[in-house]
Amino acid sequence: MKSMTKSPLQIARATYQPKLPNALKGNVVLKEGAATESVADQADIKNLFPNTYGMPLITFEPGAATTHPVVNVGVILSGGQAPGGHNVICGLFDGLKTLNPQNKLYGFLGGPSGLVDHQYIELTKEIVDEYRNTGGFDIIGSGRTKLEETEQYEKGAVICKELGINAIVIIGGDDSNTNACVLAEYYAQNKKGIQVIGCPKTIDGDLKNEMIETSFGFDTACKVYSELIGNIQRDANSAKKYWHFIRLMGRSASHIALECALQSQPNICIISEEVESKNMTLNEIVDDIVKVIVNRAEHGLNFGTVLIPEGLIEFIPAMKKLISELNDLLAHNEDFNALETDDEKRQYVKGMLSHESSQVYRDLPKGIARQLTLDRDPHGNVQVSLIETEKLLIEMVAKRLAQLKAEGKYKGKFSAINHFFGYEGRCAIPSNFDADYTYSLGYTASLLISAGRTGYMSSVRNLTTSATEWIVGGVPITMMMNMEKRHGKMKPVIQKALVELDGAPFKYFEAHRESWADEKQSYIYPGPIQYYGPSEVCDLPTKTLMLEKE
Ligand code: FBP
Repeated sequence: MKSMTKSPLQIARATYQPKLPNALKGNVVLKEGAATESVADQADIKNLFPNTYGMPLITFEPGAATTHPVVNVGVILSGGQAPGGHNVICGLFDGLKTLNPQNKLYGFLGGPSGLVDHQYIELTKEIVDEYRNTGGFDIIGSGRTKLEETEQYEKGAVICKELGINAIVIIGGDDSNTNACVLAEYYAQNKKGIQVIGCPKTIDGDLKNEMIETSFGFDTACKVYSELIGNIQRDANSAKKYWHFIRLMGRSASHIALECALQSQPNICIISEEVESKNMTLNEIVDDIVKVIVNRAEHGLNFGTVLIPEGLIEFIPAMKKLISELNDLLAHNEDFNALETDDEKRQYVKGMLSHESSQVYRDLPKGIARQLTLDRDPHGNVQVSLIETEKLLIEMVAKRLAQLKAEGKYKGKFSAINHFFGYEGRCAIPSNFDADYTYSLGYTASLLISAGRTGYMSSVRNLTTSATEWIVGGVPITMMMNMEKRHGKMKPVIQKALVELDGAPFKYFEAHRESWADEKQSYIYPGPIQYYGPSEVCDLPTKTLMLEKE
């Protein structure tokens, strides 16, 4: 057999034509809606963004043909990978070439640093065609460099001038779109003639609001994890001997864990936002898990699944206080960085924390305490993907069960296996939903550029209807902002969307979780993402989105 360079699915997906909203099928006209306000701290945000605050919402609707002057555009992929990133670029490329075949698209390499360090390639049809409907960000690479210094903006302006670039598209999460907004304001204020447009990316699902119904990548990533959870549940139900503790990516928000729970119906799913609202301690979380395990054991069921959001630790109030103190303490702390051993670092930290946090820090297993002091990412976030909460919980649950056994209150067998699902889903071949959604996001970005807009995020709404009915347009990024403490200072940032405890997805989960915990068999096995076949198998959005829109 001849050696292959592509899988049959890769070959088939290369010819998939993303479904287009009616509004994008021909010429468009721009409609302006109402002026906007930021979600909070209006006076501060207005003051910081005098040129890009209060702009109107925009929609594009079918319209008459017009001519479009030539534009050159630079695109940046920022932050963690999310399925569909390549299709944003394909949609942007096709949109630009449809508007005017002379338009050019450049890709800055390795994330925002590509703009600053002048690393780029021109994206030609040949290159773009290779990446249609594929997962990953490898077409130009990604990075987490934070654009926050005037010097970086100026260096960016130099390369834009050299290449005749009129607009930059930043494909990123809340932090990267915050940067996009700051950059848009700076270029507008300094009359650089460079527009900046954002696109909502992140598997975490925490970049959403009234106008942005979901970030891209969430759909595919959750479907991949849910398939794996379903497979594990079938294994657990067959072997009947293991409890699986599964930590899921998603940073602070529990959207991924909740969506996976809705798709697979595990025995337990912890929602960080609920933990915080109930002011729960780590011991109380452990007690809740233990209760379910003991109850199932009484019915001869010594197996099950527990889903744990990766950001859980940050939502346990005492831990949150500790992490916040550590964030302030470790920001640019030369003394701490100069220490060599883990023990020295531990001693130093203990001495600097408040009495209460020092106590919490001291009681943590050494491994977890060390993980909490690891480098923050460039945006000042604790790297929760490196904190092994699932192991911590297994350890604590096992201890508690052993006590109960000694007291004669538990007769079962507890054997646990830990998992962490994150990177498995971030570069999967985008689902039909993500392939279609991202293509439209990119295409819409080209229209916003052609309309001369800056400081907008590309928006595609009405996502639970068929793609033809989707509404496309732009939302001013300042509308999503509020002031938050970062690196010890108040900064304007896009407000993160956490799981709403009075929202329909959580309410549905809450109403069903008891039966999922106790019943002999309530597992669902979602199976792998399907790309070809009946629409009700291949095109459905997430359960979160469907419940939110019901
Ligand atoms: P973004 O916010 O950049 O989209 O990050 C998504 C994410 O996958 C998080 O869920 C996770 O905590 C983090 O990236 C992991 O970061 P890294 O890729 O640097 O390991």
